Amino acid sequence: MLLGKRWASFLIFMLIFSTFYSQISSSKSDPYAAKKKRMSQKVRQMFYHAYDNYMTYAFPHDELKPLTKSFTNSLSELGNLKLERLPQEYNGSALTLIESLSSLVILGNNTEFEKGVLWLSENLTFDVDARINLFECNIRVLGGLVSAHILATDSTNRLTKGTYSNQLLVLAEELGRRFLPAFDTPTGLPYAWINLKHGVMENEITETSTSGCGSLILEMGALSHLTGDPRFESAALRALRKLWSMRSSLNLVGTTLDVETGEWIEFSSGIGAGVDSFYEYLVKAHILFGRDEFWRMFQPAYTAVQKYFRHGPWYHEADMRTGRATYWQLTSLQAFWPGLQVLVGDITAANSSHREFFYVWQKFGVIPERYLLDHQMLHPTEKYYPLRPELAESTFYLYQATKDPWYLQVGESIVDSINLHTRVEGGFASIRDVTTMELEDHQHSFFLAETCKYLYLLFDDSFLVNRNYVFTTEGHPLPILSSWHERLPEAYIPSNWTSVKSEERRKRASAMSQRICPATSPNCRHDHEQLESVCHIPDTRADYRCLTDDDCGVDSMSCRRRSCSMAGYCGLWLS
Ligand code: DMJ
Repeated sequence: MLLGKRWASFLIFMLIFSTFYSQISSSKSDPYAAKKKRMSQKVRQMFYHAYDNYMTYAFPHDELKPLTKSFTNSLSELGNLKLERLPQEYNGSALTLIESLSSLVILGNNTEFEKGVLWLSENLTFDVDARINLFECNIRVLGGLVSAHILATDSTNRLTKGTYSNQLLVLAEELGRRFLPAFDTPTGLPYAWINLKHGVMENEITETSTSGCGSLILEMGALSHLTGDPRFESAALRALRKLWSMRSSLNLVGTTLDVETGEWIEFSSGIGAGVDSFYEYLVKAHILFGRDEFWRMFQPAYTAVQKYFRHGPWYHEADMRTGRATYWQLTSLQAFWPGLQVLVGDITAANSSHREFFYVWQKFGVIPERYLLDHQMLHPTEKYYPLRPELAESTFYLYQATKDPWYLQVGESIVDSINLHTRVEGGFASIRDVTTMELEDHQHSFFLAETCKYLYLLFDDSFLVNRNYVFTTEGHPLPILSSWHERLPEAYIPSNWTSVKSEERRKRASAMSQRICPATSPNCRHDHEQLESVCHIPDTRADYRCLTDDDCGVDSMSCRRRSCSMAGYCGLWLS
């Protein structure tokens, strides 16, 4: 099976570059143009409702409390970043402003972007006695600053001449330097927490998560490329290599580990909380830096996920040592996975999982934090929806890849439910309990960095035309630059792609899925029957939906009969 460099190269061209070109030619005859315009305006209004209220009632603190029209220094759980030239007791890092900068550029609001850039340039400092979470501060603050710096130096964004002279990069570099002591461990795996002024605190906890130490490479790598200081990239890379060396013989990783001993603490893992962006950063680092090493890690890691966690369109958790299922839960963070699958070309698998996530969204009105698949009920305590972006993110990627208008419908429905259930006079509030739609007084910064951004880009992707970006896990765009690449990708179209759906609407799916589970499994006795399912081999019905169990055939991994889910998808449901 032909995978690896050439295949990845093709995907880079196909999925990031070419979709945007086709957009230009089709724009004139786009039958959905009016709908897209109407919806993009609606999302624009949502963004400004959230942003303006933040600026009025919470800035320069971290995040808005929309019900009481007040603020929270939520990064203070991660540590307070004090602001210079402000009274001592006035803590906050203007987190939501930092997180909003790239969205402002995407919305074409260069004036507000410039105002924010200049304000941060003059007021933000990291010389504070504050204990922060390395991962959160990296994806939100460092990522926000690096991305905004790149956008500020892009002449198309036309900042007033002479106003910007790398102030955000200077701030980012300072923050990056303050991260470095966290990596000073026997293993090179960083502590989860660091004091920005004093470094690692005495008796600091040594437990961290896989995503906490395995998803730093985009921001820290970009910082090294921009500053010429290799220490940031080296530290993140060393940690990632160490983490990868700790994988099990099944190529699975756990969820938590000890940074001093390099031993796993939690062996059960999945694609959700604590692990998610580890996978995301392997593939995105390959795209951004063109380095084979990332692909060589990603490929077996992805294969193992599909083999051990995937169950029809769902993903459960499993023990990294045995591959045995542990928890049968859907979590809202998992909904980013179809977006990642689009990046690797596994469109069919992406489509089927995305539909199930959307089905759960529709069932509750929004997606709950945790849903127990084996009991078909909500998790007793994790019934909340904190305005998370993951389903919108995957919807955006799938629309880019397929141009299937169904994803526009999904986007519209997400926009409508967010407006219906979470919009209040003072902004957008999180939902505490999806069964009662009781609200919680918190508008997370990722609502502006990600949720609104992906919804807007779904309906108006003009920002992406003729430009190639990778979005960090927090939605901050980083450009794909040949100067950052070890080697430029070659354009290559593999011949062994499976085609799916109906013949007249050919879609391509990656060959990777075939390799994971070949159509004819050796332990399968049903030679006469058509095998499908986990192999993503086309289902009998062209639209991929099933009406009855008879549409579903036999699972090629287990030889068990599949059944038709409530949402109309084949799988090894709870039978
Ligand atoms: C974001 O902060 C990032 O996407 C992170 O990787 C996990 N998800 C949250 C928002 O849900």
